[in-house]
Amino acid sequence: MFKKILIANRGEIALRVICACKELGIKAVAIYSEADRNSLHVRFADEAICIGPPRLAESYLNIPAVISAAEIANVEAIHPGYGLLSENANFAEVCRESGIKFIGPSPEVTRLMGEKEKARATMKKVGVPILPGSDGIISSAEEALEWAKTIGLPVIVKASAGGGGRGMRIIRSAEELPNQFHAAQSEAAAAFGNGDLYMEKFIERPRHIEFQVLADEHGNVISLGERECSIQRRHQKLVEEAPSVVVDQELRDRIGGILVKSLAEIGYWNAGTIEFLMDEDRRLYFIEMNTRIQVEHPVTEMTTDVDLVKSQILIAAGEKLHEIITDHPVCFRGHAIECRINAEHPERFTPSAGKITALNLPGGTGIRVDTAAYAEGVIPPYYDSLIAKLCAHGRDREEAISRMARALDMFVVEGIHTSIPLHKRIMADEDFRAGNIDTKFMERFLGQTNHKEAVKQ
Ligand code: MV4
Repeated sequence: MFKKILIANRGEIALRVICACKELGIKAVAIYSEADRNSLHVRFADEAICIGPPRLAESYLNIPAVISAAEIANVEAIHPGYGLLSENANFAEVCRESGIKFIGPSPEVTRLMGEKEKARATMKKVGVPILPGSDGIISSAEEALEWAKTIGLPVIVKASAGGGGRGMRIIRSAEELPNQFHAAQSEAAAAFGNGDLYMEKFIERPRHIEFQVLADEHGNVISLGERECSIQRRHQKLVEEAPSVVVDQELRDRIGGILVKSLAEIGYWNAGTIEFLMDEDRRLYFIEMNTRIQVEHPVTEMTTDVDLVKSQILIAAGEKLHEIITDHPVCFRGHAIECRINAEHPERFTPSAGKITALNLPGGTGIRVDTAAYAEGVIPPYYDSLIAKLCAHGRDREEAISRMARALDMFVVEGIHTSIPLHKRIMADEDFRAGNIDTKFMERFLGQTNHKEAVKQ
């Protein structure tokens, strides 16, 4: 087992990794930017090293600075958290060359899954269902038209180097195809330095459903079921839950079974998330794989009693899954929901940095709060706006929602704006409560409110 690891992240996830280290008896080394001097991840780590000025490129994304800190502190491994360097194959390679274990899959697999078209082709090869689409990269608008005819309109072109919604164009007619194709190509080239595009059948109102897996370095893989993540705005998730109301045990077992087999074949290890779109006939199609721990991992932890971050560390230390997770098969218990509490204006969605003047974190039965926020603490303007993850667990979805609603009422943040009022309204929404959700939910939800506001005025 490792004696000491470095956490190459900040905020709530850095603190979450510190929790895992403390429970495993591992010394935790924090790194921080000048803006994070007074952060809780610095306070609760065993050691902390300042790696540079506030700007990401000069601190948390500065690979030489991170590696230098790891060498100075003499750590055996680095946990990257999510975002930042977590899916950077070059960083994973530099770690390997420096003799430091990267807590994640191999650089080769990280690179493969970062190229979305290759990920799609690989998943197809190993038997994971994918959408009808192009075979490989499309090099011209003429070729795109041929594929669109084969697949049938509407289609969507996506940047292979993209993901998370950037560099995509929906195409509804042959007339608009050349323009849309070239627009996507230049956008991808400008954003990612790579204009490669591929095409898929476009699903109008998909649900976003993702499967959590754990895989060790010995070829063992388990599926920990799905999360429903359809409640999002501009590709930022707002509410996630486990299980999904539209996935039954038969579908969960079937997809889980496919993933266990296929990820072993790929040579995957670490925690991993396989993202699917679900169509109106409740069929699931692979779209992307994330090779990191995800923001929304707590809902899976609450429904399975598996500690995903501890598991990541134990896997990286070479342990076998059956030594880490002793109950077979893993039991699913109740229902869990997460609200992402952002430091932003609840209607305008503009960032809200500044000092938290008063704070009350809710607790009580079934509530978990992952946060690095504290009273009198400052939310710097340089980083993402997530300040807390409020999670509620209950015997069923109704109980989880009622616990979430009362916890939101007891969650007080003063001095900055937060999304708490927005989450209260989502929890009270009829469609949400009925489980009528898809990736267009927030558009409808916010459209309704704006309409009501307009009527009021
Ligand atoms: C799609 C799609 C419909 N059909 N692909 C957006 C982010 C990226 N991860 C994939 N995305 C989508 N891909 C096909 N073939 C609709 C979306 C999409 C979406 C997906 C997941 C969650 C929210 C979304 C919001 C808008 C569009």
